[in-house]
Amino acid sequence: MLPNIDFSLNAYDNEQVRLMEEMCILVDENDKKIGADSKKNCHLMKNINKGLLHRAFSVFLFNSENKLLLQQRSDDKITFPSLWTNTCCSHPLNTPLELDEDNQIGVRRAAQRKLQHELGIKFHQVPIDDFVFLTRIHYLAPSDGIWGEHEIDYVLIIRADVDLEINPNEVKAVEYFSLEELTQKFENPDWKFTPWFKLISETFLFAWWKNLGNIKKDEKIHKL
Ligand code: DMA
Ligand code: MN
Repeated sequence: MLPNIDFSLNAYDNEQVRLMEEMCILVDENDKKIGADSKKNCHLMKNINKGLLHRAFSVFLFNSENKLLLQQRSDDKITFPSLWTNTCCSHPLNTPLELDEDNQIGVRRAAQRKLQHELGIKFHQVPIDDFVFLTRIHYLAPSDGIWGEHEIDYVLIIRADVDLEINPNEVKAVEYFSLEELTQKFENPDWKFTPWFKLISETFLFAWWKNLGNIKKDEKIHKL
């Protein structure tokens, strides 16, 4: 008899497979915690199609020249490999520190952790209070037939001039863009972007960008 092996992760990078064991926070459509499950289970379309929803964050880091730092995801990412996207995205984990909802502190801690992990940015260059929480976005996006995203995504903006040391397991390239430069790239079919970055950009980012110092926080969860 064949052993009960799960083949779905066999073809991938070992470190990215290991990270699929992280525990994400399951939420309902109002972003109330209802449980926890592995990153792997949260990103399988077969579970997403049954309604599984988890909490995430997206950081948009602008430098003092008002340019936005973008990253190209590494070819080793299991979901959405090789696509260009906002500065850093990931998930607050099911730990006491990252579950803390007071002033979005858990999400801010997760953002600091992943800016360090993916881009080598030291905590002191992105202090926890400097992240501005803007809004939450509820979206679903398939990656390929097997994997996808279904998240309530906290949008955080931070203005900082940072030193980068990219982790090649996570990130293939980085580049700063002005609003005009990014608009041009969106029109260029050679540049491929993640669905959430496209959605957030078209709905909100271009308006925020013109008014970075003065954006109003919004408690609503926007279904995109
Ligand atoms: C997941 O990002 C979060 C969003 C908002 C899409 P990710 O796939 O880059 O997460 P991780 O870096 O943890 O793999
Ligand atoms: Mn996710």
